[in-house]
Amino acid sequence: MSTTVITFGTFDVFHVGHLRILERARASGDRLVVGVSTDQLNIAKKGRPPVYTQDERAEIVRALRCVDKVFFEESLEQKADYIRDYSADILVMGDDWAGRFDDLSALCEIIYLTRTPAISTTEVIEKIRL
Ligand code: C2G
Repeated sequence: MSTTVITFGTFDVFHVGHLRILERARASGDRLVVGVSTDQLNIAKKGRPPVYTQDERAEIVRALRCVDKVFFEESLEQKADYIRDYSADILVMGDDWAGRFDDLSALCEIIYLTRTPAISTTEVIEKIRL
């Protein structure tokens, strides 16, 4: 039986930390479904829009070899619906979210992977600004 993995993220100013978590998420199963957060969700969450639009971010993620399917994540609270909609067996998130989604463990297995150290979208933006 094939195993579907689901993960979520903004993936703004795409960097190697994003690539590595997607590759490791895909290696946890047979098929990787990615929820890319919408511009609206980011504005609500962080008070500013991402550098790249949701269509650009989704286009980049969709082009990766390790990604099978991309959809837009409209709300952080809809994870249970997305897990059901895509029949996900495993939810993978970076460990900056450790423990945050444990209430979904009745629906699927939850795995938190270690983040790639010393890189983030914010740091890349800061470096370019200097
Ligand atoms: N990530 C990582 N290593 C980094 C940076 C990010 O492993 N150095 C991982 C994060 O842990 C996350 C994924 O890459 O699992 C996407 O990170 P972000 O784009 O920052 O996503 P975020 O804004 O946390 O949105 O529903 C959850 C949200 O949509 C997650």
